[in-house]
Amino acid sequence: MSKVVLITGASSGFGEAAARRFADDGNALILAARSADKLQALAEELSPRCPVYAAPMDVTNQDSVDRFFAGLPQAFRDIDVLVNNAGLALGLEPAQQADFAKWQTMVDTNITGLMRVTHAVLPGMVARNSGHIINIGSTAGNWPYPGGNAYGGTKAFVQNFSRGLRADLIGKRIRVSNIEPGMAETNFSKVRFGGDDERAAKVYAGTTPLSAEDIADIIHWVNAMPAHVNINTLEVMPVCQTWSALAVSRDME
Ligand code: NDP
Ligand code: 8X3
Repeated sequence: MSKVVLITGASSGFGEAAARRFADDGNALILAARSADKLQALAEELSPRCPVYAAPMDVTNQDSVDRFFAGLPQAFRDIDVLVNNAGLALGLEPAQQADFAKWQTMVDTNITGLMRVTHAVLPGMVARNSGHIINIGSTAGNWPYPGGNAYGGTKAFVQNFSRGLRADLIGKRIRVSNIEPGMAETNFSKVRFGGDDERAAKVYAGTTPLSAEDIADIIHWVNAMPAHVNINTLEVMPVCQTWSALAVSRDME
């Protein structure tokens, strides 16, 4: 059955690939991100296959989010699936050298932005007693690494918020899932390193990272499970990625 699917951060990476994946089934797509031109191009590509509504939304800005929802055409108002994917990492400096403005932007986007969109969509899902919120967390929310400080903190929030939503939604036919990818090659590292393509490429050099399409397939599968099945958490890494031992500093000053 065709669903109305809202994807935030649909202009790139996981969100763009998820839009293509949900278009395969002829779902009605709502595409949101700041880059209106990229959204428009994607909407034009997908619209022969399914109904598409695309409009700019900055999840860090309440007016922008309000305008977006106020502008939704009637046929797109009953959102069945919300993919809370818009997000970013900025920098990889140790906390003591980090730029506070970057921390603030990560919190505003990955935490407050995700809550803002959820807050806008959830009442409709509750009224219809139906829906699925799919949040995009990260392995960084589970496993700390040097320089991951605030970014990892935002994704730990996403995991706990996802579980909290499930607790509040007891008795409702509304699913909440948190997908936690590890290393995946998208624009993520370019954004993290301020547009430094060379540094971004080094992150993936000599590896077979996850692709945007891998994550899109997972997002789609989590939703395609029968309506009584809730995937709470799904952590996924490329085979080339794993954990290492806890760090121990010897001969400390
Ligand atoms: P991309 O940089 O390719 O895509 C990020 C998307 O988020 C873009 O569409 C961007 O659109 C959107 N976005 C960023 N800020 C805002 C904002 N303020 N308002 C609306 N949209 C915004 O990276 P990914 O696809 O990799 O990232 C998607 C999600 O996956 C993020 O939440 C990220 O943290 C998470 N993730 C990524 C992993 C990876 O290794 N790639 C691993 C684990 C999780 P625009 O700039 O047009 O607004
Ligand atoms: C993205 C994965 O390891 O770069 O969330 O933080 S990582």
